[in-house]
Amino acid sequence: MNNPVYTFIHSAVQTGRKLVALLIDPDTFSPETTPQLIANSRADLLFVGGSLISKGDFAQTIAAVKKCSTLPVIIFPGSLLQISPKADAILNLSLISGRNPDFLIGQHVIAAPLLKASKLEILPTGYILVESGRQTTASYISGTTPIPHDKDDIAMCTALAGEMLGLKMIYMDGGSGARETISESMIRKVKSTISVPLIVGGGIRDAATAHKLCKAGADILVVGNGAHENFDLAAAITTAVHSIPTGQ
Ligand code: 1GP
Repeated sequence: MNNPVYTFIHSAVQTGRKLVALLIDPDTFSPETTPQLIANSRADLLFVGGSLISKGDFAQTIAAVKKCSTLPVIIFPGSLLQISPKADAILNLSLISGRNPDFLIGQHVIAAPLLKASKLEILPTGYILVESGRQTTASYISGTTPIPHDKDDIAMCTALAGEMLGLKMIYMDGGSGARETISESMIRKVKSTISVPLIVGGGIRDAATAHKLCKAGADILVVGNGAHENFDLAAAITTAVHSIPTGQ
């Protein structure tokens, strides 16, 4: 199988099985506690990356995460410095909600030969930042304006344009530590328009919200800060997400 990670995600989406991705930030990775968080979370996927890494070591984090878990490890890169052949796959993110050419195609040109040499599975993904109550690191670092929180139509057309450009997944993100999650109505509108898997993240801090966002149409929920602050939260979210009957 050439694309095992995408095949896994795609077949889950086809059967309506919702997935949880635990986001591990190299800045907060701890060899003492993160392995326990991963095990407790019962997540389906591990995302590793960050908009800005100030003290963590990216390559060491990937290696440590691979050592303690058999889950697929997917790079969620904040920049092209975040490439490691030890991961299983990488989200090749094009920031389609923004109008910064560097994050639409510029970084990708520089990264292309490195990615080819890495033999990582490439997951071409349309990345959409949505306004979430305060400016996030992702919007500041990328120098882009997120889509307004209540502009469901803009999100829908942006996601559709991404799919029409051949992107294999859409990731709608309120950004790390978002004050409010992406709305159910926006998720519903996007999901009813696209056919590729829909990833949703940013500010998910309780199981009931996770359940609602998946029922609205999110296929994969990304949980970062909340899980790291409260180790039981990731497990509660996974239980809520996995309790959704397939086909919904
Ligand atoms: C950020 O979607 C991720 O890019 C996760 O956000 O840390 O707020 O869960 P949180």
